[in-house]
Amino acid sequence: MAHIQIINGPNLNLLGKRQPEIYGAETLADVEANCAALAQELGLEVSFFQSNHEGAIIECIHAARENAQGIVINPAAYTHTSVAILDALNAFDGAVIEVHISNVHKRESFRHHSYVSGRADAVIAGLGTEGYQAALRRMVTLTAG
Ligand code: DHK
Repeated sequence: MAHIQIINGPNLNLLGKRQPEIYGAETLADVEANCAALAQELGLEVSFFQSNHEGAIIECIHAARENAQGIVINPAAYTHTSVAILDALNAFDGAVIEVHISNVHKRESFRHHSYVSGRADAVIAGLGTEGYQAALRRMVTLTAG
């Protein structure tokens, strides 16, 4: 069974409370519960990690080198700033899907560039929290065989 590590970056612990007009009303716990239920249906094993700290996210990616075949990552604001997260993902051999809840391309220009997209196998933006589920569905194909 493929193991998928789901990683959420800074401020996503406030999902549901933070700018719900942009990020929606679901909490991170709701997202995790929905992903866990879908993973069971899809025959995937999923683990969840959220941190407001860049180094902790990098260490989670390093750990995934040993125990995961795929990473679904919403690096949040670090998307637009972090060469270090890109380097960590470049050291991971499995599949990577980048998720953004909002359509970053419809927002401020500083959100239009992602360091992570150059490494990601797929980029999902603007599907709301359903983006995580779409990523898991795609992971079935990317981690098969
Ligand atoms: C989440 C954030 O926190 C922002 O910093 C990104 C992303 C967009 C999202 O849409 O999930 O710019």
